[in-house]
Amino acid sequence: MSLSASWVKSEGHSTGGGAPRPRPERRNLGTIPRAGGQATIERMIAHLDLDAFFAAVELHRHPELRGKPLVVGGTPAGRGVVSTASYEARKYGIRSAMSSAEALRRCPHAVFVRPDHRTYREWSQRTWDVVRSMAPVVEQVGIDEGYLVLPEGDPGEQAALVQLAVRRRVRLSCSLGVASCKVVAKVASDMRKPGGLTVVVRGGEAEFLAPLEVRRLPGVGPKAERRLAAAGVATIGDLAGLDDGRLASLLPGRVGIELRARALGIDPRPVSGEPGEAISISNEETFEHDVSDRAELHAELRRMADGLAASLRRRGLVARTVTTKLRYPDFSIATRSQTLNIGIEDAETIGDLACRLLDRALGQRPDALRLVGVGVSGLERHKQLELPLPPAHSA
Ligand code: TTP
Ligand code: MG
Ligand code: MG
Repeated sequence: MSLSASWVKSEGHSTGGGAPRPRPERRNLGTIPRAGGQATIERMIAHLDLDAFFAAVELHRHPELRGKPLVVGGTPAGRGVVSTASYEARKYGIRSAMSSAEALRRCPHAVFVRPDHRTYREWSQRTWDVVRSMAPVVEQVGIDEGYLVLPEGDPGEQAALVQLAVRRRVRLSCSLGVASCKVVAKVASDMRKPGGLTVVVRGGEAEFLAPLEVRRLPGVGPKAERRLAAAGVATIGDLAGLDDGRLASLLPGRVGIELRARALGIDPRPVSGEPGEAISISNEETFEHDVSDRAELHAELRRMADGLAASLRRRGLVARTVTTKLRYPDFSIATRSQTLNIGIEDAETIGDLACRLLDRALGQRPDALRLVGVGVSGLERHKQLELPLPPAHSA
């Protein structure tokens, strides 16, 4: 296994393969709690993201497609969008969220496969089980990505071991970024995809980020990027160097202050093993054709409610709020929510509420729908986990 090939090489950024670096301070290791607690900031962390995730899973099911440009998404004949594309397909400019019709135009010999979310959830779970078996604290933040506190030892080597374990035990390729904080680890994991490993040494954070385009900084959306570009702020380093006055005029309030700190590689968010980090979970589906049949809409909502309930149970969470989302053919969106006094996790209750909310919205505007979705929020740990311990000698 060659580590150095995919590491940031220049001095000051990398643990590199060269001269041994002073070993990090280890005295605080005793304070690293087990999964479920919060990590101290002394340990280096990693951000892990699977490479072309949905496409990689599909290639396991259809090995004959290996080497071909593969698009996972809706059909190009309809109004489908691209969920993801294999790296072969990306050579043609195909990207997530592009319309499938456009993807077909860019690569007429691309193979299209419809997404199968249930299977991807299974592969995701297998991946994160492996990561959890190797790292003291793991915070999964999406189906194919998350943060981990690296085990004791050289951070780059430990990250490489995790990468190897995912490749061997799950047979998926992933990329990792190793750094002292989340924002830098996240940017670093994206540097050498696919199969990359990028280590940013403590103290080298700002220098590592500085030359990168400002849109690569998590938290900078298209709107902020446009404002910054118009003011000549092109790189993360430019953002880091803004004085208070210019910052306040470009990105007012806390958002600006936080983004500038991140641009400097300062990010105090801990890696938290608590599953309660997610603030909502949702699921939605764009139909091939607009749907007005109420039974069909209800069936779709109940199918999504099943998925949400499974997801809640897996994370040991309950939800207090259910939201139904509707998109009309003119692209306008309506949402209806209901908040309960108690947390729920069962598919039937979530489904019932979702359908009732849909009916309420359709009562006000009874048109066909282009999309429906269900979300749950107000997430809490399952209440049994929060009860105080019973007295040792209860009668
Ligand atoms: P990503 O990690 O953003 O993308 P990826 O894993 O396909 O590719 P990369 O190697 O660049 O990480 O998203 C993970 C999965 O989430 C992706 O495989 C499909 C799904 N997804 C969508 O369905 N729609 C989207 O717009 C995006 C960005 C992802
Ligand atoms: Mg990915
Ligand atoms: Mg991802």
